Amino acid sequence: MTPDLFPEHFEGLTRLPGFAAGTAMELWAAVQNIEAAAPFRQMVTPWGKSMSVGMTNCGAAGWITDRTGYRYTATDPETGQTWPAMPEVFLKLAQDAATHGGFQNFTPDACLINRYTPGARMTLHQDRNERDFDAPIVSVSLGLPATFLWGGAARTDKTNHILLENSDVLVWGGPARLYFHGILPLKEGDHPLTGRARINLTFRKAM
Ligand code: MD3
Ligand code: FE
Repeated sequence: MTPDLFPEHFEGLTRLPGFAAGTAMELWAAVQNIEAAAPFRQMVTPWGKSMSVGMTNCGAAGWITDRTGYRYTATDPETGQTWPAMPEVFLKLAQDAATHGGFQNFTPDACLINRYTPGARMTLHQDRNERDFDAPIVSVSLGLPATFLWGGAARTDKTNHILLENSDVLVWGGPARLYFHGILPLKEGDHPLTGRARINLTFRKAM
C-alpha cells in the first residue's frame, strides 16, 4: 500500500494496512470453523436477485437478506440455530482496530463474513440496517486483493478506488460511516492463505 497517496485518517475513515498480518492464519482458521456450522450461502435480495458474494455470520446477530428485505437475525435461517459465537481473536482485532480509529468502546455484536470468488462483486450501497450509526464498522480483508470503491454520502458523489489486500483493516466512523461503497468484480487468482477467494469480515454494532 502507499500511505503517502492516501491519508491514514480521513473524515472518520482510518486505514490500517497489514493490521491483521499477525493474526491472519488464526482468523482464517476461525472462518473455517464458522463455515462448518453456518455455511456460506448466496442470499437473495428483495428484488429476487441472488448475490454473487457468499455470506455467513458470527456473533449475537447476523445480517441477512431475502425477498422480504434486509435485517439482522439471532438465528441462521438455513439451520434454525443461533449464529456461531464471535471468536475471541475476531473481537480483540476489531476492538484494537477501532481504538486506532479513535473509537474506544466498540462492542460489535455482529460480524458479517463475505466470501468473494473470481467474478463476485458488491454494487455501491450504504450500510444502514444497524441501530446506531455512531458506532464504527471495522472491515478486515483476507486472501485475494480487491478494488474497493468508496464515494460520499450521496450515491452520485465521485468515487475513489483503493486496493484492499490480505490483512488490511479499515475503520469507518463519523461521516464516513454512511458513505456509499462497493467492491469491483474479483480478479482471478490463487492466494496462499485462502485459495481462489477473498474473505471480508465486517464488525458491526447491529442492535
Ligand atoms: C464503509 N463489504 O459487507 S468492506 C458490506 O469488502 C461491505 O466485502 C465490502 O460493504 C467487502 O457491507 C466492503 C469495507 C466497508 C464495510 C462497511 C462499510 C466499508 C464501509 C460501512 C460503511 C462505510
Ligand atoms: Fe457495506
